[in-house]
Amino acid sequence: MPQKVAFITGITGQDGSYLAELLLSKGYQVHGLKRRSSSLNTQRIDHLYQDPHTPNQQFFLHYGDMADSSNLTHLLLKIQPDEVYHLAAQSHVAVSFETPEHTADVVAVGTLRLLEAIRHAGLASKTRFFHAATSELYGLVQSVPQRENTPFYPRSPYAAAKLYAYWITVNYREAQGMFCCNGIMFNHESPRRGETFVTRKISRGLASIALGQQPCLYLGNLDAKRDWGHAKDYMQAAWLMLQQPHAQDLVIATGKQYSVRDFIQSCAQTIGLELSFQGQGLAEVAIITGFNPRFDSNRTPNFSRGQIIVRVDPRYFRPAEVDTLLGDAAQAKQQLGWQPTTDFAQLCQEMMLADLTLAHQERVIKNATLHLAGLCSEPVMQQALGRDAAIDRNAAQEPNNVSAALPQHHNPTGHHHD
Ligand code: NDP
Ligand code: GDR
Repeated sequence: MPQKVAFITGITGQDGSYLAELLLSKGYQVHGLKRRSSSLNTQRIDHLYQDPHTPNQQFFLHYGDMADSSNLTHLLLKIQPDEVYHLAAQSHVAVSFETPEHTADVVAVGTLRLLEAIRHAGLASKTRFFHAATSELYGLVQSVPQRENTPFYPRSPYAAAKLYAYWITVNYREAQGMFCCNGIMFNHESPRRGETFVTRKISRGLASIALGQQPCLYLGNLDAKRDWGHAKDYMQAAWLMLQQPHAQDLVIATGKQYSVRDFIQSCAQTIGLELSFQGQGLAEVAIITGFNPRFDSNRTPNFSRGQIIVRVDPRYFRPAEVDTLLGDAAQAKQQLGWQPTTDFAQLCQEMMLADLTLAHQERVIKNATLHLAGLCSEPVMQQALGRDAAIDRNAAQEPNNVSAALPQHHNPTGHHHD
């Protein structure tokens, strides 16, 4: 059988990285779209990188943007993919309230641009197309659980943009006869999840508190309920959808629902912590009520009974919230033979342990940086750190203020958009 060629938009994101691994393991030649950025945005796929001089290169990255239709058409003409996986998006719901026009451009019109690029490249009958649709389409849910025929009710600029992307995907299937699918995917997470989504914010925050790097984690709506799965499983479903005889739209979900509070409890259990939620509304807090003595206390030395480690901060509330989502993936099970392989407790454990390891590594780097700062003269130190070392050194001396001395992406409390 001739080798298959895939093109992935959003390859630098959580899902793109798992999908690229999956397709390479199946013998595909994989091409990915990456945005030009002033700082590195390829950490999730650096392990897949192949030098252009590598014989028999199978992994290729191309500069481009969902806002640039001529670039997309040019790439499709060049790559001639058998399968296109469209994952690129401004994917943060809360951020979409602040950047609605950009979100609409990238998510809604971007999807149209890509479909048109396939058509203009003369690939309408050859190329199969997967669009990463979302449970956010159900928004203010009209029935429980949500299935393929449940009416949509989007509650954010992100969801409204995905609604257009969903229907334009259906339209190109019906009007242009293209093989186009929507995977209506419910929330899926992993240690590679962006740090400002709630699950990663929790695992990152608890790890940071465990190492004494921050006192408390601030979150928004603890009552929100989601159907959380593992990103790897969802990319397996995306691939399966493009291997079927007919294109269709399918719900991908676990069929189990937990609250943000449950996610915190499950992560805490992984590191041997007992938590009690006390108070209500803005005054609600999570307090440490005990430790599991079997847990390695060297790794989490900074807890004490009675310590408050989670508080509510209204800045993380959304102008319109999606309170509850629960999917029914019976169709996917029947048509694809798909079902999730990672359950909720395993997901929390994997994320928590990965972030604990990461927090340890960052502490080592921070200590080495401070050691270097102590050893070096000011000009040498500035050169070594490549930024304003004096500011960093002052900030690092303050208790609980380690963020200035850490790599830029370290911000577990997420005191910016999330
Ligand atoms: P991420 O936010 O981790 O990744 C988004 C990707 O899109 C990144 O590679 C990002 O590039 C890229 N991107 C953003 N804007 C543009 C642009 N203008 N042009 C080109 N690329 C762009 O998302 P996930 O991996 O979690 O999700 C993948 C897709 O699945 C998204 O469409 C999301 O909306 C959808 N989805 C996700 C769910 C989930 O729970 N994870 C559930 C349902 C749907 P860069 O790295 O440079 O920022
Ligand atoms: P979501 O994911 O909006 O479902 O979108 P997110 O993790 O951002 O929020 C889930 C729920 O948790 C509540 N929440 C908080 N959320 C964030 N980010 N930060 C907080 O501090 C916080 N506290 C409580 C939120 O209010 C919400 O109810 C994700 C994205 O991946 C989308 O792209 C995708 O389409 C959907 O999942 C399915």
